[in-house]
Amino acid sequence: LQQKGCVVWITGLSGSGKSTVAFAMDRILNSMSKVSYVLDGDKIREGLCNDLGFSEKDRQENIRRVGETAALFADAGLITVVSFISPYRRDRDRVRQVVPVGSFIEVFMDVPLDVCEKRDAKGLYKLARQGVIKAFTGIDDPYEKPVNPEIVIRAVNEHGVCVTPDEMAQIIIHHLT
Ligand code: GGZ
Repeated sequence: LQQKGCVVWITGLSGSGKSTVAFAMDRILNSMSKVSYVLDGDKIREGLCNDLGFSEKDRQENIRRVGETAALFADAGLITVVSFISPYRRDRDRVRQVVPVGSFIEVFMDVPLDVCEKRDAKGLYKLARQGVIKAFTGIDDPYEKPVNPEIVIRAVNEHGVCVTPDEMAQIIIHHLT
């Protein structure tokens, strides 16, 4: 039984829910006997990219390495779910170029900055506002929204009802099948 690999690239601000949705997808896919793997910012920045910071050049290199890794995993047949801010459109488009046509699914977590900032689960926005953390995405560093993402995920649906992480994951998985 063959499973076709792909790269599900989740982009969005810090606190927009990228990691939560990525790991929800992983769990649901595994329950469907699909082989998936999550490449998440936290882990990758501790290892593969532990020499990189948050300058434009370092973010570019971060995304390049993760993109190349994701392309290999997809080639091996895995549903590869990537959750990085990946703030630059050009960097995301470069990754799209190294993945076979149709196998790169860009998912935009369309959560407004004020909502992410209110959540502030790790207290990073507060530190960024205080100037303790510099070049924080959305505060004093850019985030370029995708122009034509395959999927846009919002925190509330068209009826104004909150969407759960599992429902968000299901929307993405539905697109894959
Ligand atoms: C943005 C930062 C910064 C700055 C530390 N800007 O909420 P988090 O903590 O867990 O997610 C953020 C993570 C972003 O790493 P990425 O590898 O996804 O970024 S990029 O794709 O732009 O390379 C945040 C933390 O690292 N963090 N400093 N200045 N996020």
